[in-house]
Amino acid sequence: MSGAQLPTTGRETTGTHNGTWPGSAISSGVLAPGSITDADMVQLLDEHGARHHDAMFSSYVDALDADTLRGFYRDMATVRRFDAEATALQRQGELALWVPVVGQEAAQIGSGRATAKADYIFPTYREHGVALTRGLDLADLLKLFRGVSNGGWDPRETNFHLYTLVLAAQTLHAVGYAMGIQRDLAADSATEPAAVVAYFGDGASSEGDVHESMVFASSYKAPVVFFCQNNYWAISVPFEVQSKIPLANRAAGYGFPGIRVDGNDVLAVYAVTQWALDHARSGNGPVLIEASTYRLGAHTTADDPTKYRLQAEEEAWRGKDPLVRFEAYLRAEGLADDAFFEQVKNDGDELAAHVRKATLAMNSADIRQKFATVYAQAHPLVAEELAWFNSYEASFGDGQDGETAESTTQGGAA
Ligand SMILES: Cc1ncc(C[n+]2csc(CCOP(=O)(O)OP(=O)(O)O)c2C)c(N)n1
Ligand SMILES: [Mg+2]
Repeated sequence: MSGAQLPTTGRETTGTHNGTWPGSAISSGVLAPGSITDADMVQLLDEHGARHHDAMFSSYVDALDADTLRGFYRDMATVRRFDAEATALQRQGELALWVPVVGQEAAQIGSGRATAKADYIFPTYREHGVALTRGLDLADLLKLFRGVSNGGWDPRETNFHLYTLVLAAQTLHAVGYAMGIQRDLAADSATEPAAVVAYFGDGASSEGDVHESMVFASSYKAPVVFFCQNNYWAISVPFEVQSKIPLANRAAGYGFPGIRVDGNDVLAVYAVTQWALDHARSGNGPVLIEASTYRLGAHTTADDPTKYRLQAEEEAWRGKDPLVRFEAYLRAEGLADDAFFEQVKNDGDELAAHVRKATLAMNSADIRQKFATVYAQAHPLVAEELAWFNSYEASFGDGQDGETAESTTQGGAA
């Protein structure tokens, strides 16, 4: 089945990727709600690990060598192990909060691995798998969740932007960045063409920011791939409340291609993201990818999903686990054996030990520094609040902290 709606791209071959616009007219000038249905989904590897052919997208993975394919599994297993360690650290009081990613590994590793070094990524707060593909030290992700940093890494080193907790805000930043790339290219043709990936969730898709960013991206043909992980829940709000039809249909309203992909199939996600990035880098404008996946765990460690969804639904999605199907595929093709999976497990444990050690070694946040960065210059209200904070802290003990504070900032820039 095809989940793609593609205005003329020059890449359509056969099957249903024929460049048709969505919906058939139901009366003069009125379109039916959307041509991409739930059944329409690009899938190259089904839940049993069997390969399927797709006229447009198979070629993107047919050429991959065994090492690369094993690497997809390794990445997915690594981020799952990391996620379990971070969840444990939160439960042990070492992190204020954690945002589990379990279940969404294929959507993240497939898309992240499709990006090139020069591309730039704008994540939400859950893109731990994408962070891995960009080469971050995963321990750095935990600084924010331990409250010792507002960010945790230098985005310029990996072209992986800081996490954004304000839903959908990063989609606007992403389009602005993509328009900047266009201008750099126009100013200097030697600049390497690059694209931007804007990640967001099904809940965030209802934010006005997404609408505005898609209008701008379309109008200016910005090189941006909107990558929506539809995990069917926005905390306790089910997807049906966000949209009556698959989100990929929305792209047609803005005039750019929309693709619905099996987000638990790492091969299909890799293929469609490669296509979309090529499309964007070649000056053809944006693409919307809707990756159908599922959040198997809680929204965050502060959430209890048993309060709002049925166990039967979770069980059904466990049967579509991205790691299980990819392991079945690698074994059936003779691409990986027991020794490989054992090694991946051991490496994962080693990473988890590194992350734990690094977390415990992270210094406490310098709270006074917060007062210093509210405004560029000294401000009476900030100074007043700092004075209150100093006396509050001093009330606990020997007053040493308070004395130190007075000699530091008075609410202006350091
Ligand atoms: C502008 C804004 N409104 C509300 C919230 C509170 N909030 C945090 S996560 C979330 C749900 C997001 O769901 P979705 O976009 O589907 O992403 P997911 O968490 O499922 O990955 C909400 C409402 C917020 N962070 N920002
Ligand atoms: Mg969601």
